[in-house]
Amino acid sequence: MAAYQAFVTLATNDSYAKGAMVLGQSLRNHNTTKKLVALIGPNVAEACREALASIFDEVRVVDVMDSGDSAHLALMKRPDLGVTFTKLHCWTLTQYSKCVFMDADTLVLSNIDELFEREELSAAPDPGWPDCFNSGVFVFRPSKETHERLLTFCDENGSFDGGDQGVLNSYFNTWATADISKHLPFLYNLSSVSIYSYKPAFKQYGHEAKVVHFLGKTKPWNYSYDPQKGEVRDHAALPDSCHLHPDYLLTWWQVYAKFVLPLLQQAYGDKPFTSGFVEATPPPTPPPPRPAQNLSSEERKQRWEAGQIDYLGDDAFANIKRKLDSFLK
Ligand SMILES: [Mn+2]
Repeated sequence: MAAYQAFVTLATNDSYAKGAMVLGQSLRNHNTTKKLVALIGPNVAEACREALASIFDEVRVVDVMDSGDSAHLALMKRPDLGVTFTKLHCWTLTQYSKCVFMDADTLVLSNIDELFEREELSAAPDPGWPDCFNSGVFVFRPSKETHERLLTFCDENGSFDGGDQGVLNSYFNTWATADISKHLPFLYNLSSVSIYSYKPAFKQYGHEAKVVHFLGKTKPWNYSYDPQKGEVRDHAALPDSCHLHPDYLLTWWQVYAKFVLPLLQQAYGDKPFTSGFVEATPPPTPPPPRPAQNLSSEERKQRWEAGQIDYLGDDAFANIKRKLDSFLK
């Protein structure tokens, strides 16, 4: 009997790998006692794998293309479901007795280890169609049989939405009606979209959010960050950016800046990579001091008394100090 339990995420490219790093770090920051597993696609760069490996207990490459098993066969028939098959691969992690899958575009805001008290398949409602669960956060039991059944099901039925959420909702099709304990509170998968579609509810309950899910095309890593000002840039400039709540977006970047970027810098060494930080703007250089205007002392006194103080020229502090010094000698 497998003893360990794990949080599992998936990154198919370097951008999602950054998301996975922030997610993993946010779990660590909230003192999870569970193992952390990152499934990655074969295209994820070596440096990203290295950075992932310093946050996650296990980084496993999933290459459905050359796995030579039934997942590969299923993919041959349904090439459109490539990422879905990669995600379904999480059911093969049978060294763990129970897992919680979390999308790489989620961020943990408090300890959520209590999710492991739930059974397969527990998930939160999807904001777009609440009789479906959202597959960004779900509790499952790794099992080779379930994996095989899911692949066969995919093969025979496809996915009604083209992704894993469609497949999983069709397969676990009693979720909406059979057992309320499998309905995770929405706070475990608060999609940034709902904040705006039901503002009073967000005002009432939003502070209790445990996991935020950055749904939509624009992800936190598509923005840039000004570390000097501690500000996220391009907010509102990118498409559907209004869907991302600025506070959560800032939290994401703060975790990235403090914990993830140093790991990436170490892993990449001298090689360039996209940090997401805006270039530091140098402070405005002060104009060079003007040469003294050779006014008579009386003219300067008049100007001074009239409030026309030549801070950068005759009355510059350096000149005043020199004068004082000459008196104090
Ligand atoms: Mn997602």
